[in-house]
Amino acid sequence: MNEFFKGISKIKYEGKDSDNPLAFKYYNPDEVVGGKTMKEHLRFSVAYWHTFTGGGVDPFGAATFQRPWDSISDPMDKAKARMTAAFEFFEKLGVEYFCFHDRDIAPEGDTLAETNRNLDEIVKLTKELMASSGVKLLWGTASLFTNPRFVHGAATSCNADVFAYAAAQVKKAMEITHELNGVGYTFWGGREGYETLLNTNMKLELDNLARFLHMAADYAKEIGFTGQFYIEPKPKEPTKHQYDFDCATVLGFLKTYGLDKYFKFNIETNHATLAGHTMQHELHFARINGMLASVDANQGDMLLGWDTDQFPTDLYVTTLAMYEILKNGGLPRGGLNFDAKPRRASFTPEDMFISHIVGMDSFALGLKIAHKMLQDGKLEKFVEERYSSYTKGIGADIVAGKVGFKELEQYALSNNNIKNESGRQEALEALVNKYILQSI
Ligand code: XUL
Ligand code: CO
Repeated sequence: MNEFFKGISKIKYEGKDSDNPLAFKYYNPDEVVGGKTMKEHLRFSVAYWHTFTGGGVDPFGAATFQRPWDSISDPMDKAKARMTAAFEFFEKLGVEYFCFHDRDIAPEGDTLAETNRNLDEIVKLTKELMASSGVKLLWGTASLFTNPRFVHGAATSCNADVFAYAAAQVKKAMEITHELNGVGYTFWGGREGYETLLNTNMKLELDNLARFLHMAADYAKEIGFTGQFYIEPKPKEPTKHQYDFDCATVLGFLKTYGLDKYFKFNIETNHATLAGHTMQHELHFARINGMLASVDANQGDMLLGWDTDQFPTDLYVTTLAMYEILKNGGLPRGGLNFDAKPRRASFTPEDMFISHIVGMDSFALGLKIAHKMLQDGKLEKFVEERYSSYTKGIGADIVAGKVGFKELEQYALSNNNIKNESGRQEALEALVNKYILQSI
């Protein structure tokens, strides 16, 4: 078979002292951490759109990425070569999963029917490649934001014909995800938001979004798709205001419309920071509400206000992300999908590997550190003690619902000696630094 990534062989674990950019320093798939292998914990996935379809365009310049399938001009031949190359990449990297949008993998035709035929042809090839390689689909989704018809949104478009087209597209994307046995299906509200309220009926748009998601849940039942439905929050970009702003906003929306039983979250680092949150905040909020299912692993740039989708290298972030994920009992209905791209100037095929390797190493190390933090238990113990006033006396009565304002007033009137303890933030930060430094 034609080899696309010549000169790059299977990426091996060489340990932390290795200088080989094409080797893992920390990700050792079979190494056991807390009773599970790293591979089982981390469930890495490659994002098809960034790694195979995206070319490195930005608003000021054309594609820069050099890819082995670039010279093929026929769109379907190119799509097939790209998919074949993708599986060579997955196998050489040793990732278990991948994710795609419908339009990443197959070109659009002149009509929806022709587009669907193109998709079917590529799905057939994908299925064969999955069977021969053992690589699995983490999730599928539909691109409801690239084509100009979605200029006003998809499920929240002012144009009912566009709503119908989007429904047809999601129906098909769910069918192929089901056919490829996807662990889940993602709803990211690409243009589901607004630019100005001056032309927007927000109430109808939100009601329609809920109608659309109910239709999706009904259709999943109809075709027997039991994979996890994820919503991926993002506060802005491409629209000024995206309705799926952050986890708290989306949970409120889902509960308002009776949708919360069908969905969990796919949380992306760069979306969390655009919403003004840390990644740990979003994961923590989702976890305590039983809604944490999957992660789009990347990072933004502190100085830029848009979604740069960089590969995750910040150990502080990966450690605290893995801390939340471990406390969640892992991501059994999801995985760690690298929704990330090498920088536009990192344009060689080698950079495709190197960028994933550093992301995988950063999460592997984060896993080891977080496991140590939990085993040691100092952080958890500190938090437990900080709230210990609620386990006895008046605090226990508050929690048990035994007292109201009158009883609490009685208590406060006779309690003239309130004493607070230090929050010890800096001491805890020093502790986290110690866990990180000792593990490197
Ligand atoms: C966009 C984004 C998407 C979703 C899938 O910011 O993250 O790629 O992950 O549609
Ligand atoms: Co994403």
